[in-house]
Amino acid sequence: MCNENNTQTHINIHWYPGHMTKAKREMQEKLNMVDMVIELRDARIPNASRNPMIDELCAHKPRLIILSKKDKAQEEWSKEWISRLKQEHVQVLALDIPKENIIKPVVHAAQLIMKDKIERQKRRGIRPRAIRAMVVGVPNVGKSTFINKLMKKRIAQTGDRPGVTRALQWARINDQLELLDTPGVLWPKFDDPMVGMYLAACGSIKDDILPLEEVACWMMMTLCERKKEAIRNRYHVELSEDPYEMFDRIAMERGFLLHQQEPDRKRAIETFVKEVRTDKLGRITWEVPHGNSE
Ligand SMILES: Nc1nc2c(ncn2[C@@H]2O[C@H](COP(=O)(O)OP(=O)(O)OP(=O)(O)O)[C@@H](O)[C@H]2O)c(=O)[nH]1
Ligand SMILES: [Mg+2]
Repeated sequence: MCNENNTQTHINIHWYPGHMTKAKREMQEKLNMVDMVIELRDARIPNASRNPMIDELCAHKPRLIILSKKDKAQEEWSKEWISRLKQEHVQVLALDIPKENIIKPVVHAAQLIMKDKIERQKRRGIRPRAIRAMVVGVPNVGKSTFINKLMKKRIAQTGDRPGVTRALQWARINDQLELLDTPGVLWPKFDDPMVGMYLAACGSIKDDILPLEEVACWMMMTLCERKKEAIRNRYHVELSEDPYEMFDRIAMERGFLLHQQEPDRKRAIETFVKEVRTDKLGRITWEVPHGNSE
């Protein structure tokens, strides 16, 4: 439940599904077979979708960061995030995976990262083999979509919900690149409770283990602050500081009514979350870089 003055802005989720332990172990086992790691992060939450467990596991591997779903994030914030990552000397590409032609930039970036090793092999007269990369990231960030796009066919199952991929799978893209798809993994405890909220807003945590109402309240408060016009245009309601009031107004406006004409708040909440996630209120970068505000 949101508290009375609507200041609660975090959730605490303590859980760790068993299949993620298995996925982590399998990733660990396969790491010595790959030259590098391609880590996908969600462009709407570039820091919150950075998995500390992956950081630890892959610390010794060269890494390419892909900010996926750039079409869902606000361009100005993506620019800022990219420049911050580049300042840390991280190789980064922001992509709209389904729509963009991604093969050239991805192969190029991977080759750049592996340049020294490839040069060394050439000097020793070894014909370089394809670069092998493990594709990792939180659930629902677009790993399998990324691989299918590079393969130009659907070899991996995808879906707009977390936990679609359950097993590791190799994909040979071309003579230069081979990729290993992995199941999305989270980590056992979020040190910063806002991280859970961000991941929930972007659909990286299963809705049925979430306090969805709390997440929706936070999303509504954030959008009422940052996207006033979008809210007004979509729902044709006056804004209120109380998110519950907002959901009730939306329910009335949409005709979501219970018996005796009461607003069906639950239906309004579910509709709202779905509409935000499918960009009906426009692009939103939930996590703005520290030191910035809109
Ligand atoms: N708009 C947009 N949608 C994307 C992008 N990349 C992936 N998606 C969508 O995100 C959803 C999740 O994609 P998947 O490829 O299944 O994600 P995953 O990381 O493999 O997920 P798990 O296997 O559950 O860990 C799908 O509905 C994709 O169509 C992108 O760049 N832009
Ligand atoms: Mg997948």
